[in-house]
Amino acid sequence: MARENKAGRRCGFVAVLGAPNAGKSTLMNRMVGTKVSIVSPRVQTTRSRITAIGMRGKTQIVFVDTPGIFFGPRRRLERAMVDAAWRAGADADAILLVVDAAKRAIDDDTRRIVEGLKAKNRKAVVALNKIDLVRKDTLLTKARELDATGAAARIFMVSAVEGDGVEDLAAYLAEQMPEGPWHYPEDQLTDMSERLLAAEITREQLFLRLHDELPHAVAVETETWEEFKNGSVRVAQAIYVERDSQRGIVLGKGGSMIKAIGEAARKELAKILGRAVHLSLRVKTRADWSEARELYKDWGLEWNN
Ligand SMILES: Nc1nc2c(ncn2[C@@H]2O[C@H](COP(=O)(O)OP(=O)(O)OP(=O)(O)O)[C@@H](O)[C@H]2O)c(=O)[nH]1
Ligand SMILES: [Mg+2]
Repeated sequence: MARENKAGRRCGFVAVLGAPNAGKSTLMNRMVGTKVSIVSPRVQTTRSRITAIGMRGKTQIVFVDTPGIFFGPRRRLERAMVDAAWRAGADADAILLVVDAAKRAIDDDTRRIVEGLKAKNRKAVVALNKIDLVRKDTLLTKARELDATGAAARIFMVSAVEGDGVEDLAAYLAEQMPEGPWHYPEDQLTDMSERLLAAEITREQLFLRLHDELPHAVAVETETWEEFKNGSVRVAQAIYVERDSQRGIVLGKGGSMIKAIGEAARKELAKILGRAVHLSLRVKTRADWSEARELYKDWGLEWNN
């Protein structure tokens, strides 16, 4: 019986690529039905490869969300991020290219990603995203333009936020997956460690609340993770800033900012883990966190790039 059920299974990797802020993480979360990858209105929210596992009938799709690809990355971290995105694309069974349809025209980063794919002889399934913000005629113009590049296997018009078109896209991606056994148990959501997931949730709060003051100057590391008999977990995290002056921004007046960040992150983490969470945060100045090899290892990024 069990053997019979396994017949006809498919499993594969879909790399979600695109320019920064195109809506990659929102779209991936929507396709798996849970928030796995953090989202913010700012560019460079996603910093590493984030997997999320989606089931469609007998098909398991392992989505790999990636940092936005942009051209001319300078800092080591930015280079590692862009590099991680291209690698994910190279390893995937299908590439989902997410394009922000709300931009006036197809943006330069997207154009260059398309050129990069063509140079590698890869076609992408294209999701023209944020259609809730755009008029239909301008959408068609963009779709035609993308089609003309020859790099699009199919073009779907979707709204990751409202859900329009997303199921058709997911069904099509499922059909593209190779036959074979599933890589993960059916109910598994991600292969990310809980420590990294917890760090990402805190970073999301930092991004949402402090991005204007601290663009990209922060990182979060989960330092300890203790589980108790009653099912609760105590998590201690360090928030790294690059300069002493930035500590005060994260702490806020009388510690009000860090308190709000901690409370929001704790609630979200408790919801995802389905258990009580104690979260303690410490802000540390670490001028060179973006050069620290061990952090890149935690994030699954290449330090040498
Ligand atoms: N209106 C609208 N907004 C969207 C849609 N999809 C994503 N967004 C918004 O676009 C912003 C960026 O979304 P993300 O999912 O973080 O984008 P991303 O491509 O993962 O960004 P990076 O990780 O920084 O490269 C957020 O404010 C989202 O809410 C959509 O379909 N419609
Ligand atoms: Mg993202």
